[in-house]
Amino acid sequence: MGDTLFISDLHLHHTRPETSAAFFRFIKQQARQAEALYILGDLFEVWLGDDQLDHDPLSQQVCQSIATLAPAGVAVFFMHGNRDFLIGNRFADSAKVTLLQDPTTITVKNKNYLLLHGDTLCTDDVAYQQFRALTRDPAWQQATLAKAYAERVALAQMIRARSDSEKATKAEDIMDVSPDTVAAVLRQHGYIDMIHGHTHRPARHSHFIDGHECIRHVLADWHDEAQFLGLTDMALATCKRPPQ
Ligand code: LP5
Ligand code: MN
Repeated sequence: MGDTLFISDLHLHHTRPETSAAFFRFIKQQARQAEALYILGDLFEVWLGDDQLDHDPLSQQVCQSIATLAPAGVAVFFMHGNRDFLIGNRFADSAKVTLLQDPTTITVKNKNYLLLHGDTLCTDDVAYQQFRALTRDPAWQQATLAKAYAERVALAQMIRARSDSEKATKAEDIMDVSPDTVAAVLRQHGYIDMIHGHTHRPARHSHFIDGHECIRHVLADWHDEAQFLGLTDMALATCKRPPQ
């Protein structure tokens, strides 16, 4: 059995070509050798709808690159992040990926893992949770996707600017996971280990809940020394992204 790999928070964008290059190398090298690849959200800096494939050459290249994996025998799964929650079936079909609900439980090498993007655990960030509820509403999404692409570009810029200015006023711990929510989610899912990204605070946390030890693996973003998690020989290990 090959490895199972987990990545998130690449935030791919044409202004950061070195991160895109690292991603393309990762697909050609490590991912191609894997049995499965799980992309746990925020693959893209922003996703304005699947017609972004017609407007943004990098998005098209990323999609084509991922699409090389399925014919090579690698099962690829995608979970939405808070930047690319508008990814839909056109992208999934083109990239040959299976879309996953957040959260999803998987079993690898006889062990269960709960996969999440991670934003749902940040429940102390009330303004974000309100924004999330609004933008995950199917009626909001339908109305938004009906707008002209250029209008969506402008709206997304406005939301990004507002998000950055609000983040500057938020305490650091508000933007991390809530320990009570982590405990509640682990309780609800039978005390299994979890893997998520979003917070850009890579770590391996040990939680003791109701007498059970649960490990919470937090994935790194890809902005500097990007890393991914690989499940090899029964153990999850952090791997460095491929060198130049
Ligand atoms: O993304 P990051 O890590 O910087 O911050 C997140 C939270 N912010 C977000 C917003 C995203 O950055 C921007 C998403 C753009 C996607 C656009 C696609 C659809 C656009 C189509 C055109 C409409 O997720 C941030 C968290 C932080 O993580 C840590 O967890 O704190 O949350 C916020 O900052 C949210 C603010 O508190 C509230 C945002 C208000 C925006 C108001 C716009 C309302 C109008 C919406 C309808 C058009
Ligand atoms: Mn995120």
